[in-house]
Amino acid sequence: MNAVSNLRDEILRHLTFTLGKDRPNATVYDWRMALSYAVRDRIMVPWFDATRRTWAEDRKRVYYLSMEFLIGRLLEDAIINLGIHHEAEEAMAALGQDFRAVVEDEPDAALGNGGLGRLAACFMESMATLGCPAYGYGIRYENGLFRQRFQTGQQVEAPEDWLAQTHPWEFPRPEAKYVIPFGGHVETKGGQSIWVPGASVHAMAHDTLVIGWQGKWANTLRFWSAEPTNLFDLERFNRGDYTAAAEPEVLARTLSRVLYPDDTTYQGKELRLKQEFFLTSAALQDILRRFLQNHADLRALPNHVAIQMNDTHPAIAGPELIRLLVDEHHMDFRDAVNVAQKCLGYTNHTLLPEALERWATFTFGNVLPRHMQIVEQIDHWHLDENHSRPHYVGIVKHHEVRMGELAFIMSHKVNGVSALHSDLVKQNLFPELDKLHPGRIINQTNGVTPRRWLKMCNPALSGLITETIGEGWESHLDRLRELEPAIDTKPFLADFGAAKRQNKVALSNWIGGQGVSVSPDALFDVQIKRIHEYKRQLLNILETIARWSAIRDKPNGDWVPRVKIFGGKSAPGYAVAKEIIHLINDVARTINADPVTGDLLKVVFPPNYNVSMAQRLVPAADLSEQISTAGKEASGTGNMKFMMNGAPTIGTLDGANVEILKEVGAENFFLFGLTAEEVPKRRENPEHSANAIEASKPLQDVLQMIAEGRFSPEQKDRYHGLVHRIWHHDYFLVASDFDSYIKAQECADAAFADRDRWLRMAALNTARSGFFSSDRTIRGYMQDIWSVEPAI
Ligand code: 26V
Repeated sequence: MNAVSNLRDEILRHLTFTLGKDRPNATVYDWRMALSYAVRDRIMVPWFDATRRTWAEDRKRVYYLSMEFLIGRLLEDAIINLGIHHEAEEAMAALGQDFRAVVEDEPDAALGNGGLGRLAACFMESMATLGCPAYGYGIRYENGLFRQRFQTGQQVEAPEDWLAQTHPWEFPRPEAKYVIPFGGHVETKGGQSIWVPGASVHAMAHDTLVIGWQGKWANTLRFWSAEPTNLFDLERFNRGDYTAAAEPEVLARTLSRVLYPDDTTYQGKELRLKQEFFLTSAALQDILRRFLQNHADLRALPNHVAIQMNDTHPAIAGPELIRLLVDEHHMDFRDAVNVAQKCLGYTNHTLLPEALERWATFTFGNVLPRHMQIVEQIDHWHLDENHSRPHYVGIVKHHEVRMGELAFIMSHKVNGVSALHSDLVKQNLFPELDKLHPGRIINQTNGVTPRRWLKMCNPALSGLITETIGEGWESHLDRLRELEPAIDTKPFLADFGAAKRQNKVALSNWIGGQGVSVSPDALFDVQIKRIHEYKRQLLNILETIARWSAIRDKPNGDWVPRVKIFGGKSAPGYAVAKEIIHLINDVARTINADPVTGDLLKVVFPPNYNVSMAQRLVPAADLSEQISTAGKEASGTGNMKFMMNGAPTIGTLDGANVEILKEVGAENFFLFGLTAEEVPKRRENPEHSANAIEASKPLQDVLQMIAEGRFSPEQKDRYHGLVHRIWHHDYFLVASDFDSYIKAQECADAAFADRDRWLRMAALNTARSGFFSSDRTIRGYMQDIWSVEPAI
């Protein structure tokens, strides 16, 4: 029997026996589930094999602890990695189903906010591809990142319910369950500390499989959901205190209920601390149980276990591991610190002071009284060990526990996520600790998985790449360099242009469905990422207004048509970011209705940006907007996705842009703006923004138009506050970088107008993007941090 009919029969078998549906009554959902189960079946063998081999060979395992995994859809990813895309399409066609419609029926698993969560998902895929034995540990949030819609141009949030339907990629493991204690107090008996918790919940495992490229290896992503340890407190119930009796249940139900949607400002909320401990304690208990199944001496733990902390969110891992080793396994404190340090690594993802986690000792001590003691013990130990340590580098300071310092001190390696960021981590974030522990801070520049972000999202370009350089580039992305000789030939460039155009036509149709008509011949200029002041969507929309005004002044000029595409969510409580969203939508409404500018300029902002929307937008982009204030974007990973898909960057020297520029060459990158060194100097001049505005007629005009209510005729003073802030509190230097940005945009126009020149630039971006595969990043972690060998 051939591969297609084989798969078709398996789908039908699942439709009948797993879903209990008769063919004529099957909905898209039923077909998707049947296909998912048929595909999933094929992952079982590699998955069991990988697990068995890891046990048999007693391999060191990596444990990636993250509060966020932004994995998106899994069905097509599994199909691609199993190499059965063609069969799956054919089988669905044979069943009278539209493959794309079925694939797109899957809701995104949005268990993350943005870059940090998506990086964790790319890392899981690369670890599976490289045969790195690994487990991801996360929380099975019932509600992932909120859904966004626009009401009169303003963001409105609604709960997201990805689990409303059955999630076919997870296996509940009711046997893998741990008690997670909270609160209470600590007693001392015979020199031993005994934590007497005030409450507890169960953490129950749900396993999601992660299949690597070509199905050679599969790992497990283990998500914990909270369950009550006892349905209610009988003693309280019998006393008639019914609300109090239900407390344990309430705590359990809220713990894994919702992902915190604010990735910009740390709020010090007790529930968040509880979630972090919940994840970390469950993971560590699981890790120790697995280790003790075939080892006896916990001092050997670092030979078998590498634990990576994705930012400080799981930084309670240090004290918790020490607690488990000391209180439950009777290890000496110093030995325990030593073991923990050798196991742990910490990745920093942000320098923004407002995002650094610090817990009031009051909150920390209430939720985790035993850990409060251990943290103080670690602080003292670290002071004793390092007589040169100045007093002010402590973990506990001003009645706060500083999680960055804790994570640093408890880790053998600390890494930043781009070359520039890692330097800034050394210079600005941990200068004293860096001097005390030279060599501990290292760099691991981020990457993205080329399977999802090139092969899967861009079949047109992937096909051309395979035709040109043959198979295998997906797992050896440096091989994209082999495209370079072809780039100097006309037929290749024509094909490259045709692939891009095909993607742009598809996107134009989709945007048309959203109510805006755009021409696929225009330059598609895309900025997609969380809305944040430092990412400067404001700079982009100001340039859009300047452009609009310039076209209106000279409608018959030689303009390059543009479509400005925005996507992204604001944290629900971030008023300034929400105002920027409102402004973009107001500007879009005005410009899109203007017959004078017509197809020369359109602005679109489709609501509810997520991983799946990124997969649509990235392959169709001509220009990648990476315009953060220098020194603020730790790395960026969207920038890498655009580069792979042949979109040159317009950007500042920030994060991984610096390395993109180095790889692709300055002639293929639109650079502008102040550097990370110049930014703080510029701020020393208190008049910096007023000076910049006074020096720029276009900027004056733009601000004037906004202030006059050109884009908000129904409420003319809507943006008075916003304009005032640009004049007087322009911390992110929008005004100072404005003119330089305009010039770079003009360079992009000129380059785009010369079609051959543009195609060359675009193709060179793809050809030189190999460095940004997350396979390269993971190899770096394996060598420099984890000391783990690939199993395949
Ligand atoms: C921070 C916080 C603050 C406290 C409450 C909840 C919460 C949730 C997430 C975060 C993380 C913010 C850090 C982050 O996402 N950094 C991004 O990491 C990317 C991957 O390394 C990197 O490419 C981006 O430049 C960086 O902004």
